[in-house]
Amino acid sequence: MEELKGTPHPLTLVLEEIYAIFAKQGFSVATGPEVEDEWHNFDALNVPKDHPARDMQDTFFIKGKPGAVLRTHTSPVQIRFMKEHTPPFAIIAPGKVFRNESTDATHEMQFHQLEGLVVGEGITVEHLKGTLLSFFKEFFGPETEVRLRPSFFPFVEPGFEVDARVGDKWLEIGGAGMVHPHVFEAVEYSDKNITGFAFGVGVDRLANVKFGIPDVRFEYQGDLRLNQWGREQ
Ligand code: YSA
Repeated sequence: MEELKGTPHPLTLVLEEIYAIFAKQGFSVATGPEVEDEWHNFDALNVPKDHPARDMQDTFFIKGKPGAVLRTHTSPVQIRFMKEHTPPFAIIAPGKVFRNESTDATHEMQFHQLEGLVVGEGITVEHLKGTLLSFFKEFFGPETEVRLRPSFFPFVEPGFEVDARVGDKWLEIGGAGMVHPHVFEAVEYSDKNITGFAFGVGVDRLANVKFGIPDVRFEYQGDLRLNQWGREQ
């Protein structure tokens, strides 16, 4: 029988590379809990109780724990970090997130996101675009391009969809924007000279593109082909 060797999981390799790239740009790493409360996951992020965005992100509520949810994105880490720190700062927040949705090749119920948050005086969309562009060029190669398309997320204004062109394909990688004033109010930042940008990208999709893994569900099924895709044998 062919010998099967163990190797690090693609998500581990991709996250290590992401930390290294952002460390060079002066970002530090922040984390938050996977079981969140609705205030951090929704309210403080300017998502009102009856807003359709709460249905868009089909949420796992925790039985017997009113107000407790499995976080649907890494954006609540923005709130936790801002509550405890004074600008300026630049952080990334990687982590597992959960959505109660049907799965396919690009959707799993459990997946990973990478949040980014930069807050300080005079931060603009140009800084957002420059940060994303230099990250993707280093991650996918110098010929990579980044495109921001107008979009809506309640916690940013303006908001964008982030696409990266890898080879000849444009890939939808995540969302981004300028931190909404209501979010700064929720964390009690009152200095009007303070602005910030944020982004949230799907790490599993980055890993799949990098390693040529055809289906996001393979990341979590113990499939031994994960040892081979995209690796030198
Ligand atoms: C937007 C603006 C900000 O200022 C900060 C963050 C964000 C992103 C926002 N919190 C969010 O979650 N947007 S999203 O629902 O579009 O998901 C972001 C990315 O996660 C997607 O582009 C995709 O790459 C990935 N994703 C979403 N659902 C997924 C998934 N990956 C795997 N399986 C799923 N079910």
